[in-house]
Amino acid sequence: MQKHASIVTAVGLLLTSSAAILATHVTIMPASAHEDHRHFSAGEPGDPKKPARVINIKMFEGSGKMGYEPARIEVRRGEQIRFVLQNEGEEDHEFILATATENRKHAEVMKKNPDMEHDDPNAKRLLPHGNSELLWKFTKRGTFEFACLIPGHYEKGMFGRIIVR
Ligand SMILES: [Cu+2]
Repeated sequence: MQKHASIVTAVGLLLTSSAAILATHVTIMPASAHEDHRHFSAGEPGDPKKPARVINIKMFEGSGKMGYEPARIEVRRGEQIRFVLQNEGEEDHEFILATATENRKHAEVMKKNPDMEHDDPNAKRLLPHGNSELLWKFTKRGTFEFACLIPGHYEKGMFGRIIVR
């Protein structure tokens, strides 16, 4: 992202606008740079070279309920967190980090495609008794959510809040 911004700035400073220059700009942009611009509402993927605070999260199920422990987390804006995820249940579970609104929309899509699997910078799917990690940098203040969008799980309580101050 940094790279893209500096290329754009350099082009802007050196040249005045014309169709030819726009074409140049497009040409020097590697195709992959645009893929890095994926929008994540809760911040951005973490940098493994930088320090991170570890937060352990357990996923559980039982007596008609499902959920996370803890289900409420507070972080500071700019803080990098290494979520260490442990599925203690007998079913697959997910950890998808977004806003509550996005997760609800995403859950509707999942109902139509229950086999959809997640392995994105902001989403992990764990096998029964499996574990995983997710490194994340919280760049925005607000309330975000982690949730499991496997059909039926959200409704049984499988979501938690992250408050970024
Ligand atoms: Cu689940």
